[in-house]
Amino acid sequence: METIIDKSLEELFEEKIANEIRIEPKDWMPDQYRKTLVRQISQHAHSEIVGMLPEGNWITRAPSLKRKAILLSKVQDEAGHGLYLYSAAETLGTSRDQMINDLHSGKAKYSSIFNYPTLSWADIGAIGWLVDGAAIMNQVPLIRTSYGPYARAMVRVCKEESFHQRQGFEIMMTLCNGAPAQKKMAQEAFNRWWWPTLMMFGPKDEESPNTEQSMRWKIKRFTNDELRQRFVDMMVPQAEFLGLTVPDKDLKWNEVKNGYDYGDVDWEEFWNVVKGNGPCNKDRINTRVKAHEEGAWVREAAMAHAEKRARREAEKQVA
Ligand code: BYC
Repeated sequence: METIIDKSLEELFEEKIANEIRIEPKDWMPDQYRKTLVRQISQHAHSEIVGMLPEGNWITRAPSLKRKAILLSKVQDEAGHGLYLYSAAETLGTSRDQMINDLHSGKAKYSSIFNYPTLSWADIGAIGWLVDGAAIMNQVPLIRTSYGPYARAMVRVCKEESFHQRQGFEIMMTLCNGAPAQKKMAQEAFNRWWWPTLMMFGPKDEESPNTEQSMRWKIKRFTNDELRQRFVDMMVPQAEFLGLTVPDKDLKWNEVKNGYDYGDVDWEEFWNVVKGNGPCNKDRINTRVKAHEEGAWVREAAMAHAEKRARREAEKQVA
């Protein structure tokens, strides 16, 4: 009997996926669909929160008041993105505490890109231009992802990421049109961030264990390699406009595929960073854990306030 009910529920689920009808929190869904979403959305949320750290390092060192104000609000936007995403993941029945614990214990992943250091002001331009550019390329299709709360969270995230990318490009343009030392700084940052940005899209399709099923469930709309190719094709003309050289000797326009051929990504470096051995992995997690511990009193105070308010409301209703 149970199997019959389960089967019809599964059929209903598959029908919705086929007909582009969003899956909502109270709908039946296969356990594996739920698990994949919790994994992807929570990792995405962690990336937004950990992503605040490399840029946050430059708030006190921004070259002008205007740059400082812009950077401050960008970093705050990333915190907001993390919060929408944790909320979306919570609708799948996982608590925020559990997700945060998984991040702090090293069980959950976050984007490899945030394990690289920000060595100069040009890195802030390069992150905005390249990293947020990659984020947009990856996340605009997620507006059409099959799980409703994730798709809706992505609408606002993408709008803000577009602004972030513009500000990054504008920093790069200012540096590239500045003194030779500034142009050199921009090229140097570009050299360091280009390849790690290509790694953001995940492993090659044939080495990506999750892509096939996620595409079938319309969680992902494009494969890792498809998005990486689109990103390269979008960025090369922008680099040319800035007068920067893409640090890839194998980069070549391919008439037949109507896109660029590009060199081999260093996958050994990628997996090394994903496994926790990148230049800043330990530092990033230690900083997060410390911030979480030092913020405990804020969470306790907010809970006490909420409980007191709820008690007062309940008393009012009884009276
Ligand atoms: N870094 O089968 P695959 C941002 C893992 S935030 C680390 O292809 P999937 C921004 C992957 O999780 C950027 N790990 O997986 C924020 C899997 O391991 P598990 C984050 C990576 O999920 C602030 C294994 O490798 N964006 O943009 O089908 C400021 C095999 O991979 C990475 C998102 O999270 C990586 N780069 O595809 C500025 C977007 N790549 O989980 C910007 C949403 C792969 O099986 N996420 N892994 O243990 C996605 O679109 C997909 O999850 C991915 C990976 C394309 C990232």
